Amino acid sequence: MGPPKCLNVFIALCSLSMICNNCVDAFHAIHPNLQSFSVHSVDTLHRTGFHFQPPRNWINDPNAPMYYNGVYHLFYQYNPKGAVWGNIVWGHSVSKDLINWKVLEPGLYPSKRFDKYGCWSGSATILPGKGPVILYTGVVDKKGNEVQCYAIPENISDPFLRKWVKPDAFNPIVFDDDINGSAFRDPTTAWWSKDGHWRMLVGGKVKNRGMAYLYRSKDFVNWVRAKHPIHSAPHTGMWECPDFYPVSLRGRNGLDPSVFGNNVKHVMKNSLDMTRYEYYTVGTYLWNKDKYIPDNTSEDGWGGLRYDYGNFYASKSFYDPSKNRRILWAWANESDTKEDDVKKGWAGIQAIPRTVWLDSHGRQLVQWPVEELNSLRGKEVNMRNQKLKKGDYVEVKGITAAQADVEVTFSFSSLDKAEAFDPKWVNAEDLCVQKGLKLEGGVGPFGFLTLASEKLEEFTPVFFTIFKASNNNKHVVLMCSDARSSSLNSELYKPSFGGFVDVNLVNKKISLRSLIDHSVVESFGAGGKTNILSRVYPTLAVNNHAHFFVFNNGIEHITVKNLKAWNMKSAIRD
Ligand code: DQQ
Repeated sequence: MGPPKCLNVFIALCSLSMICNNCVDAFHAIHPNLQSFSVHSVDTLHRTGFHFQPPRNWINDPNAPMYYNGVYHLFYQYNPKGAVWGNIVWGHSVSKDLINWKVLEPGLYPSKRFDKYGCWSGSATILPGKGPVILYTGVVDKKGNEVQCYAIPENISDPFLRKWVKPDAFNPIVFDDDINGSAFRDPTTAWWSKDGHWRMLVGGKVKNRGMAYLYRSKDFVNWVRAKHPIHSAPHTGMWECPDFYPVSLRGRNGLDPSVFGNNVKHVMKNSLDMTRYEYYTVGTYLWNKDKYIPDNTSEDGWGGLRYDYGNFYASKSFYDPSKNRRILWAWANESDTKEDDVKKGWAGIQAIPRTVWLDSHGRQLVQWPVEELNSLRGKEVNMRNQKLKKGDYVEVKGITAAQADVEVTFSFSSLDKAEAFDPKWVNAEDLCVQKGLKLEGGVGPFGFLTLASEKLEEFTPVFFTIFKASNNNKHVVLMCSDARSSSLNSELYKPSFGGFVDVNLVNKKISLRSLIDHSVVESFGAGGKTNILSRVYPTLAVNNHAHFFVFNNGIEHITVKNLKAWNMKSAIRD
């Protein structure tokens, strides 16, 4: 599949951002006059109850997530002075359960010659017997030249690792004159290889070829670049926030970044600056050749697999040894206007941390909200064996529909009525726009209406449509999360997002879970195989005025086999 239709628009916007961003090749919109403008009190209407966000101001990328000495740390790109990108420091919060957080003073902020103009994204590595080291990008000059730096805890016995120092002795630890200095950032967690070297990656590009440079070090401070990038792909532009880690071919346990072996595959993820979408591949890491070779089961480029087909960017994963799992964090930006953000006094949230593992067929990852989220579940409401004929909308009553967790299994008795899938429909997002929720289908559209107002002036549907593929009785499952009717406010960006779901339908069942949290609907299709996060800003369907429905607009009857919905308590974030 070629580049998405929107690519040209993105390229145009990208060039624009390079002009207005001091020639720094990053895509964050720059509003110098608003960067240090702060309102007196924040607007709580669309603030989340259980998705992570600091008490006020702008956040973007999650940085250096880690578990150390019984505490989870989350750093994030943070503007302490305003609700747009700028003045970036590393906000720092700690938690014992990944859900309730204590906000600390910033962990890193520009203070040295090598990061005077910015402390940008980076990652943590736990050195055995020594403790954590942060690798991050320092912006050295006004032109936006980037170098890689390190920081260590000032006092390793402080349980919260509040203060971090950037030793002058070796910093910056990586700077390469022959690399385009404004396209060289976001170091990964390092891993230890059998040849006695640490290795880590830094994102970059040459012309329009995105790439991840590989560096080796024996002592963690002297780093040498490998002859070739570990991997690169044409026409993908700048690779921001690369992530690279092993996944097990045997079950759901996560792996320490330094694990290799026969039962292990590797995942490479890149955040593409040009589209603000991410993609990943599953493949083989030839560590002694410093090469990664993606499997041919998915596309290595724009149309590739995504963790999430919605608003989900600059993600970063880490290995949690306390529960043997890999956890994924990501930034979900606002979809309202910058003026609204300034008025609200805040912008940006983090998606719910997700456990991530390789699907048993080895072609893709599966993600699921961390189990700790269930501790916020309050009152439960159930619906069983509810038939949905074409045109049925049934309300699930008795839940706080603006702050809820809903899990359902839908079933159907036959797929005979499924509409034929046209092989030209390669782009799921386009198909969601084309088919929408109202157009009658054979099997589906069926699913949820979240954040719905009483008379349905506003709603955000999350739904499936099942098509018959032309070959071997197979089916194509489309999942959509459609913000187009989410708000009466016409100024907003209200995209319809979509992804295909690689799921076996022999049992004639499919599951859906949505985490609904005031201005975010984060949904997991077929047990976490295809996931979509939408940001929405209802004007009527707010707080106690929000409703939740299940619906079917397809000819084939659908049964809500088993639905569980919980009121969600708010997380502590102080
Ligand atoms: N955000 C950071 C960069 C990264 C970008 C700056 C991705 O390090 O490339 O805030 O959103």
